[in-house]
Amino acid sequence: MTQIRTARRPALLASAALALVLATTPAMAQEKPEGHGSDPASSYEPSLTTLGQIQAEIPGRKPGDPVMTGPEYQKANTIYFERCAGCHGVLRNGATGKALTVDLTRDVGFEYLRDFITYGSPAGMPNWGTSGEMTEEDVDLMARYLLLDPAPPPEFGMPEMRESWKVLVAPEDRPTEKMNDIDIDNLFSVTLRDAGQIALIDGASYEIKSVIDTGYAVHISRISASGRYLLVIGRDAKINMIDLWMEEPATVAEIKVGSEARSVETSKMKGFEDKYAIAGSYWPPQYVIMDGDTLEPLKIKSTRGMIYDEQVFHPEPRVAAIVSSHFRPEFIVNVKETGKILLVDYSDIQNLKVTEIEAERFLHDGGFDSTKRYFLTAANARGRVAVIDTKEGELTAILETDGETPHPGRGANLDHPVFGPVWATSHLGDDTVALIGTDPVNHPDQAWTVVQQLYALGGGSLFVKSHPTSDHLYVDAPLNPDAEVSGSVAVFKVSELDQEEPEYTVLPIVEWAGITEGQPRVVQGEYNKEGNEVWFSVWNARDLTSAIVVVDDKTLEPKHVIKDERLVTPTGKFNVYNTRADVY
Ligand code: DHE
Repeated sequence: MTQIRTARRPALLASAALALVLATTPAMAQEKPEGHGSDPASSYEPSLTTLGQIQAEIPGRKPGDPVMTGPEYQKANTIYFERCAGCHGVLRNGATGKALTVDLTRDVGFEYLRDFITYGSPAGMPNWGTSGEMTEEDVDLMARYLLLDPAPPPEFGMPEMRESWKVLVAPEDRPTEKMNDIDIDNLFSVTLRDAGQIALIDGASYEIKSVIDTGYAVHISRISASGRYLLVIGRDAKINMIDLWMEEPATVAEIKVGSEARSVETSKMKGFEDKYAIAGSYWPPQYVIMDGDTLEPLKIKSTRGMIYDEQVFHPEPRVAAIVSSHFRPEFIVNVKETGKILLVDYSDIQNLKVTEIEAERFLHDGGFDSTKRYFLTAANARGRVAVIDTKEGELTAILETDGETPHPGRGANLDHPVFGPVWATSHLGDDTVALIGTDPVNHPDQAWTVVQQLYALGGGSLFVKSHPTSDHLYVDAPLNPDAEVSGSVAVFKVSELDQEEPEYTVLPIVEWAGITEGQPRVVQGEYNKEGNEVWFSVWNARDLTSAIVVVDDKTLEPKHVIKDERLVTPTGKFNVYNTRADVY
């Protein structure tokens, strides 16, 4: 049964004066507590599972080094990458968490480190020991490990990429026209996270057309401008390029671009459709431009460099979201730790021009406004959104979202009854949804300010979703600790957002899926091409039943439940048309 609920606090209609727009002024960062405690926001830190598997040698020993065997060091290294590196950095130089280089760790000593790991800190360090997440022996091991130099994982340059690169079906051997009867534009590419696969599901019949092996824990899918090629990237930085024209869609090229990655995109500018692909990695810190037909690596660029404001060198700035401009032949690349947004001009990659925009640190994900001219992206650990004008190639604004840890995904575009076009983001750390004005022409006073704050189900939200033809805004909360909350979705009616206290409807998605085992989390709404259905993943443990629930966008009733034993840990879903045309 759906329930109607009133937002528990009055929605705030913010005036221009109330919303703080820092325009191009980067200073005044309000430091959030570092870290990752036990709240949803902090449990959402990268777990570098691939790097943790790389064999590590104990770096050159010095007098006074703690005694540790090779296997112990390897074990500690794996724990470090899986649990600590997301915040403290691969090289232990610090990211959202503190630096843990030996000059610092030896200064505080073994006992201090052991207690810190055991009990955590109010600033956000989890209590790994007392929570039972690490045994006493593991804590002891980790405290000793931190007194030794870190073992830097290997670089991944052109020789390694070329070695991993395979063209399975050469372009000349591929079909010259579509050979299947799939309605490609309404196909969904669904991440089967723990299976290392994606499922291609037909948007009309809900039939699983194929399941394709990919890299480890695929993160996102993106579609080439023509709609023919689907590119997926695993956390292990493996890209599969799938030809959707083949009788049975299959991988036609693959490559590994590093050891840890999250983003892939293709060139969309007129005249460059399907010409290039780009992928960014967490390790090594770099991005690579590839041939759009074969994934041949053409140009690798490191992102190591100065942090935008402090002008201090950062050795491992990770590449987060990448989008493709619709106005210029440019990729827009978020570099997390240096806080820079790069506009990478692909019109002449031999003489590559990169515009470096100072934005804010810890850039993560983002998407376009409804005109596709402005790219809004969250610097999530700083509670801010940076706005880039992709037509002029410059920073338009940086604003506070007034919530804790914004996490928009690609965000959602709504036509607000009072403020016109707005873009929405929810938050990991609280229940707020910020609506940001995006119309500098007709609503100049509200542009790039938070015009309204909504209150949804609770903290732990990852994604919001709407569609140009829909009157609904969906807000998930998969990381909320409460099973009822993480198993539901809140829906606001866009045309009623002018009310003093906008109500939202709660959709009990897990209940609709009929799954009673485990604690499945409902994550990431995605519309079909027409915009009359929205699909939610019911993401359960690997050995338990998961599902996709299809909701009728008009009635907010369940329309279909996709259950299939091949549907293992479904998370992200990418409708071909909406993804390639940036409709959200
Ligand atoms: Fe994601 C997008 C990074 C955990 C599902 N995720 C992104 C993007 C980045 C990112 C940089 C933007 C890519 C782009 O647009 O080019 N994600 C990370 C992490 O570093 C983090 C926090 C931890 C990690 O170890 O990877 C992380 N992400 C998760 C999950 O646990 C999720 C919920 C489930 C999963 O499949 O792993 C998850 N991330 C997603 C999804 C998107 C995404 C579904 C794309 C959303 C969209 O609508 O575009």
